Amino acid sequence: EKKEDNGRIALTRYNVADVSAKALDDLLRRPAQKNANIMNLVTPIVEAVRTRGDAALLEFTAKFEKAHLKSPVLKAPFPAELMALDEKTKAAIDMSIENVRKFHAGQLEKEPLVVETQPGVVCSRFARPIETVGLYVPGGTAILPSTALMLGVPAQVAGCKNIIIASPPKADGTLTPEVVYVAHKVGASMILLAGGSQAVAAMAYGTESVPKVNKILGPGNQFVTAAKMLVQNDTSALVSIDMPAGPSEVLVVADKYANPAFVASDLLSQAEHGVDSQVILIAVDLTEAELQKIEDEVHEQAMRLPRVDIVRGAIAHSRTFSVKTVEDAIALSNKYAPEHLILQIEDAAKYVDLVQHAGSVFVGAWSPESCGDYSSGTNHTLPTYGYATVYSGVNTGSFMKHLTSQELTPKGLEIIGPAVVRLADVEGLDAHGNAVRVRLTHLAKTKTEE
Ligand code: HSO
Ligand code: ZN
Repeated sequence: EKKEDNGRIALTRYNVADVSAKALDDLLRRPAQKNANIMNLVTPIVEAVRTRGDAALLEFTAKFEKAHLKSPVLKAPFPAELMALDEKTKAAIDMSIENVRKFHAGQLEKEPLVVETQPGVVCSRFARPIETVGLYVPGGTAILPSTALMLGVPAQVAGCKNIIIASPPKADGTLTPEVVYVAHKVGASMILLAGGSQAVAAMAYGTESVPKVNKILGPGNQFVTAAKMLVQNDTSALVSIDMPAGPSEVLVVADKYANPAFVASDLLSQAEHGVDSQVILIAVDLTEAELQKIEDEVHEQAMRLPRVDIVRGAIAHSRTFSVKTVEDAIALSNKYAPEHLILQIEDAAKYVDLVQHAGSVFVGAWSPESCGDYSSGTNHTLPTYGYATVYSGVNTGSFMKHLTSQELTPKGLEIIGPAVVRLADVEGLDAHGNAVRVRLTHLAKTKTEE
């Protein structure tokens, strides 16, 4: 372990060979979230919006955003002057939307799944869009039109009927024009000018001007996440959520072929998100001099960033692990289950098969995370905090649900009917058994009559 020099921006180093298994587990644990009081703060806000609707919503927006609005919503079609953009920005958004649309349209299941489990027993499964979805686009230290795009495009591709985008307004009551433009491009029917738990509550329960949604998706701070968990647990709200969201993360695996400037730039691109972000470097068989080069780059590039103070905060709880082989590195990464995994190693593509847990993988030197954050086509709403062990990132399926169906012929019923009757008997549910028995008796009778 190497101590941080004064003022130097550096990840703390560990050599995995020198660390006990228990210590390694501790080092891979995410920084604890201080959320003891969050639910106590969020519950009354959610309750107020649920019972008092627009009036409460407007009060909270005045209190937290300092914005005094006449109406909490902006309905489509959105006025052109609210989405006036220069041509370059517009073209960048258009290309990103096009790529995200292509990749997410590719995920649509065009045909239903049909399986004949026995002759005359046909089971099928098919998808339907979720009707009304609420997409949360955070405000805060950075404006994130890219998040509006990453949520809105798959919702549109899935065929959701009503798309509502919620985002906290600036004090003057406006939103950044990029967000309004994206809302327009993805066919959103409404923009909810609110943030935090009040926005989540308005979408979960509906208000005079906000329709109740069926699912709420999108990242947010601890208040947003807490409110999403709260409304999801309220059966009277009948609303689902995408996944719990935590601070952003990246894990970069670098070997001696990696360009130190590239590696540093990827670590910093994630570190600049927030002081609570975490970045991890796994160094594969690097010499002291090679590691030093990466560290110098981290410090030098960081010092030139406008958001250097945020980076400093993130780097303070970020780490470098030295290991011997790429296999060791990926095993360690699987333990951590990063939101983003970047492989800056020789023959990177060969190792993707070993990756078990990660939100999204960036393969090789020419695939920075930024491309996935904005423009390549994959989604940037990904599982954090180790949830990559169980959750997928947002995808077209996040905006749909599956129905199943079955159709039996008389022959099919004759084949599986006896099993149904037997199991109904075992469970003591005679009516279940009867539903088969009456039909089998009917079939037997028509047969003898023939
Ligand atoms: N890296 C973020 C997404 C994002 N980056 C938005 C830039 N804008 C998700 O972890
Ligand atoms: Zn990012």
